[in-house]
Amino acid sequence: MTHDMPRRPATADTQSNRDVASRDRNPGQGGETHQHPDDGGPRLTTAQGVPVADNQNTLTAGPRGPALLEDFHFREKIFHFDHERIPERVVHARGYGAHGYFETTDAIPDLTAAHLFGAVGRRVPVFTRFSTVAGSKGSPDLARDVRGFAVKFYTEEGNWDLVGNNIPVFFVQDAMKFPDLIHAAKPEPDRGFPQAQTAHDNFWDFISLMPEAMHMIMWTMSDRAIPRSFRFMEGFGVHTFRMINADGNSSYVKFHWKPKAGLQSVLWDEAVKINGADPDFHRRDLWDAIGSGDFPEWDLGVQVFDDAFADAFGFDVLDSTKLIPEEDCPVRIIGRMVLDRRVDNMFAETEQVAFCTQNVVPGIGFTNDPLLQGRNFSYLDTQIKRLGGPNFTHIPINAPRCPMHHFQQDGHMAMHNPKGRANYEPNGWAQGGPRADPKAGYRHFAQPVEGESRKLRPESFADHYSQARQFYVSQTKIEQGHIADALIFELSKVETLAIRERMVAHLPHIDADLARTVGDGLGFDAVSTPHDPAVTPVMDLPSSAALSILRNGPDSFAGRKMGIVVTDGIDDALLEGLRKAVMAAGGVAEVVAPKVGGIVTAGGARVAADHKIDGAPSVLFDAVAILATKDGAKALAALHPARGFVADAVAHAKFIGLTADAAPLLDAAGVPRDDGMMDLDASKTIESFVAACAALRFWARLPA
Ligand code: HDE
Repeated sequence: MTHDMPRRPATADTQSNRDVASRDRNPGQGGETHQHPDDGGPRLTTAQGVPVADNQNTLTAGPRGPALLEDFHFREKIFHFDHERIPERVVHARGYGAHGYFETTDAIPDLTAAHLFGAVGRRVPVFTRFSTVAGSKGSPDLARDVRGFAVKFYTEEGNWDLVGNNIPVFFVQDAMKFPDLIHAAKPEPDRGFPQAQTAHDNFWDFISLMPEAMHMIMWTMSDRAIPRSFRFMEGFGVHTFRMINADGNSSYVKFHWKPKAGLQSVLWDEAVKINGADPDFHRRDLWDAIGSGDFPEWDLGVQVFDDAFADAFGFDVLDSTKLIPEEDCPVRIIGRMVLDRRVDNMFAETEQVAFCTQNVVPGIGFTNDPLLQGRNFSYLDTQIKRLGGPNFTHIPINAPRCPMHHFQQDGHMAMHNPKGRANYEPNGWAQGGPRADPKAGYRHFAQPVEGESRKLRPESFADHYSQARQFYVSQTKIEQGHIADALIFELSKVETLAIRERMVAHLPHIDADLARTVGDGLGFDAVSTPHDPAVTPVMDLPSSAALSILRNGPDSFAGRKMGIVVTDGIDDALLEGLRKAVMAAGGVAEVVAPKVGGIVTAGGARVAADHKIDGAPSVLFDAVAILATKDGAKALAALHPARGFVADAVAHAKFIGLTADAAPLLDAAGVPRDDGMMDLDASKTIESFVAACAALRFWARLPA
């Protein structure tokens, strides 16, 4: 029995039960799996608390006879198991969360009355859930997709949810189109596939008919959609929100999360292979990083602007398919978030957490962005279905950490049932319960509203290509190549020629070279229609460095992982030196060997392996090293996974450290030496190798 009963008095007995229970929840951390009640371990009971004598056999009439309904233990166990699943989220089903804290580093009481931002050093607990959008709960982590970046701040004025993505714009302008978008992206309804992929006819059919999606498509076809880790991606609130200060004055604000460790993505060929080798790559990365004390950290920044800026800006700030370049409105860093605690239970926390854009605190408000307005309806609605009733705020992960008093009552699983007679307001009872507070209570921004009720898209939302082009021209050549490759890959999976053609017909409005490259990659004879500025005016906006991943990479190997392939007989000092250098840089070194039992070094030491080579292809690492003797290299050369390890490391432009004797493996893998491969025979070369790895990839190796 591992549940804390909230309303039971904490007698010595229940307290000790609780201690045992919490040990038991963490096997390997004091909770031994073979403990028996006679040794002081917990006793198995039913959910009603009745001790269980036999957990192996159903009650039957006679040793080989029929099962008896009387077996309440069996019935309860199977009944509960039958009801273990709750509906997965209709979008963002696959996600992974962690606990941490947010701390204000630059107070902004002039902008917002939110207590949280009132003084430097104010800290509140947070729970953050990262997710993919389209795939179901069991889909692989490296799907080409947007990543959700949702943060619940447990402030002393209630919960504030910043439910964002790792991309600052969205596919559609009006929430009315969200179900269509998601239907088109999810598996096709007749056949039930493809899973967690946009490379299919329905998605591109819809997109090619929605010019407003073109900016977002540039982002989702870029490497933003295949991040190396949650730790190395940005987050964005996307919409324009409001901050409202104590005097009731409002400023517009866009929220940005910036990872301290710099941006990084994988290559598409890596993504495809990682999905096979480790479908849990992202969640494992977060789990491992927090477990090892390398706590992921982001700065929270805000772009703050007023009506004058909004009126002068070239696009409508209520249009979520547009961003505001940092060059036009700088990001002011106001705080930091550190994720420093793993979940204790994936279901209780990550699965049951319920985010809602409408969860705001005094000082934070909404704008009329039609996407945001639609979201404000959707999130509360979806939680009722998913969590089974209106009392999901009673689940610990969703419960505010500040006092709560209201007259809402009853319903399924109600856990906070107030005492006393008053359950309505106003009432005349002496202990009449809570009352509204006009001074400290939430006040909606008093925005003047006028106009006719109409179903109409505003003219100010009309330009769909200028920012798509701006994003494209802001990328390095390498990144532009990846966008073209992604479009060619995705559209090559589209079976209907007319859809491919319709999609490519948008590209000349974004960039002529991109259109040519994609058209050529799809085997078209010529680009359909060239861009005609008289028909489709597109602004030539300046490039913005903040939009490129490669221009915002890390400055060290910290948080990154090196895979060291080893064979029997290697030099002890070399292996130790390399491991130490990686650790000194803040990275992680993992040993890969032909057998998981490891190897014996020249000095006779047994070194255990973290991985057998078949289970750890080089796509799982940011850089690799091959420490092999002559015989060891020959033995590796005979192994297909070892040859593949090297060939892929080369193909993915990884830095590779090598002993001189490792040459036969390179030959067997069919790869020539180049400057991204470095000798590892002295401590000096080890240091320069690890320093070079901070660049993450030796791009010069890849064709221009
Ligand atoms: Fe969501 N979205 N969304 N979304 N969204 C959900 O709520 C919705 C949008 C985002 O880790 C759902 O609890 C509509 C933009 C994240 O639990 C649902 C529209 C952005 C998560 C929903 C959008 C997001 C969700 C499904 C169009 C970035 C996962 C389960 C107007 C700013 C939160 C749930 C988590 C989840 C509706 C568009 C981010 C159905 C109607 C834009 C990170 O309510």
